[in-house]
Amino acid sequence: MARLLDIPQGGIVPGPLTAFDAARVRITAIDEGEKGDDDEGDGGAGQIDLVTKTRAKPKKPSQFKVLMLNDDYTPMEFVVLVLKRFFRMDMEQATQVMLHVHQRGVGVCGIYPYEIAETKVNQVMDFARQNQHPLQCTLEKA
Ligand code: TYC
Repeated sequence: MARLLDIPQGGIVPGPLTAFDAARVRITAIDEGEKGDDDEGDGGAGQIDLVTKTRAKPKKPSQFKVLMLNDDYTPMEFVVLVLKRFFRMDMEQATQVMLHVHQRGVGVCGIYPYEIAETKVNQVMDFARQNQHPLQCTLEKA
């Protein structure tokens, strides 16, 4: 196990390493499920082991729906423009989705990994604000 540095569960190193510490750090990735002694027996002359875990089966990043909400004031043409610009829809698809939101109250613009979905929401909200429309867009786990 890790020697010299006491690394709490969760692997957060307490405080910054000094330049002297950093020169001695060896990072060892152990496979999840690997048991027993991970000490490589290097003689221990001032060696600091940082032990990290790797997943045997990396998880797929979870997906998020970007939802568009209806309101009474944003012009239909503006919503269509947003769907074309930020969600790469053509005129026909953008019009369909806009009408769906207009009639049902909410609709899906697309499904993306979290960071992309969050960026799209921010882009739509910024663009709506710049144009003084109350259009709202949000995220939901897919
Ligand atoms: N309901 C709006 C109107 O009648 C149009 C609209 C559609 C607004 C979809 C927002 O997400 C929206 N002008």
